[in-house]
Amino acid sequence: MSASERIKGIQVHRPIIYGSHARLLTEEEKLTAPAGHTHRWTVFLTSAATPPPRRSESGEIIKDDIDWLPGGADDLSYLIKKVTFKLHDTYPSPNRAFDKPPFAVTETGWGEFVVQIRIQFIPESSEKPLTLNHPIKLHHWGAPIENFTIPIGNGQPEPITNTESTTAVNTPASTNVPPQSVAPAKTPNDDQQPVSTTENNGNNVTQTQTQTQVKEEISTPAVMAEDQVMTKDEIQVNNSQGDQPMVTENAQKPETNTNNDDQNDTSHSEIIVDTTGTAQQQIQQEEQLQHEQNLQPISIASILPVHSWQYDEIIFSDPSKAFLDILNENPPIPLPYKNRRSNNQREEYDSSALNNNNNKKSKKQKGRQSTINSRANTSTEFSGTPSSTPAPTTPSVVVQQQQPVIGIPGELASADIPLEFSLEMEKSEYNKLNEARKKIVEQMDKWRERLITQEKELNKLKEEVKSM
Ligand code: SLL
Repeated sequence: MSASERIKGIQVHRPIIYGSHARLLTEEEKLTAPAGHTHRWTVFLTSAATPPPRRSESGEIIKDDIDWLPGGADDLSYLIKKVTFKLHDTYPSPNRAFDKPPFAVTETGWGEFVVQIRIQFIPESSEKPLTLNHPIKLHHWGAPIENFTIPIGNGQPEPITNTESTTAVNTPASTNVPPQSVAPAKTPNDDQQPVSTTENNGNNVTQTQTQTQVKEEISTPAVMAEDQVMTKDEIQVNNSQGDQPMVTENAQKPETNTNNDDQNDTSHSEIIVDTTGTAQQQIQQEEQLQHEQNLQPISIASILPVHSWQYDEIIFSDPSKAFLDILNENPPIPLPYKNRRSNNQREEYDSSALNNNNNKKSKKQKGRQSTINSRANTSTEFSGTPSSTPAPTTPSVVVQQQQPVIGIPGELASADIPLEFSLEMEKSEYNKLNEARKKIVEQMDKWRERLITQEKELNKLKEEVKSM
């Protein structure tokens, strides 16, 4: 048998993780980021197993950075010749190619776009490239915080408004120009679902979708979505009392975010311009609205990253002898039985915020309530794990009045997913699928029985008709 001949009936799989991670820019990052950019994001493709957590000399687990990514225990170079990420055309040199790990691109940006991840395998594989599509959605999944959380005149940047329009709410998606203000609420069940559209160019490379954990977790909080949509509507209704159009048709790139004192005044006075003489009333309504919105909790995604990655497997069917040898020489590191990291990022940051809090402030503050300095540099209320915490209507730690509460009670965010894929997770997925299968079979049996009974009845009736 020659080395290039394919061996029939063999399938070899290699577990991977691919997807993205995104978070709001910090105040510091905003200073150097191009105008209009709201997020820092990373798209990546890596082996599925994650190296064990790093430990300090005293043996304590060293906490991972907020931009930490899972996977990477195996170096996939033995298998992959090149990974090319094709970014949105608005990025300089949008095709970013890597011939060794880390296969990852980090950028800042805004809006939403699909990144194409093209994997070219080593020549010995005789496999055609595999293309994965991954959507990146740079919204903070909540009410548009920049629009309403910053009381006018507090020295913080106001959203920059287009001079030709009263309140630029958003830019049509097709313009490829950053919106004038941060985009209004997107519903989390629309956003960040790790949709995988696998374009299978190769004859023998297939890709499975075995891990649904991430998807489920991410797509759950439909209730919040409704709330947020309402918020958006309220803003629109309020603003539309003016004569100006709400949506900028031909938005221009905002200049910079730095000089804002004047903009505060300008944007405010622009709203005052009113031909019907109800300006005062309008201001009052706006302030009231702003106040109400500040009392509404906003999504955890305003301070913690949004994870949109998934476990997957590349499957090589009928590999050539030469390729099979290479694959066999490089078995994948198995997933750990249990997740060895924090259960989720929210827990991790909640506890570190709690520690900071205890160090800095009164030792009396105990329990799950803690204060987090958000990445947007606003002090916020943060209510631990909201699923077990009632709505924080009377917060125990009042940081600053008028600041929004971060973390919607009961909110399931991507920050709540385990930070590491493990066999335990795989097993629980398997069990879930099995349970579902059992239920389906039960249902089918029930319907079959019903069908049989009804057929019998039908036959009986037919007999009766005949004998009449
Ligand atoms: C949208 N159709 O409206 C998308 C366009 C553009 C993304 C998103 C970086 C380049 C730049 C960037 O974030 N591009 O500086 O514009 O949502």
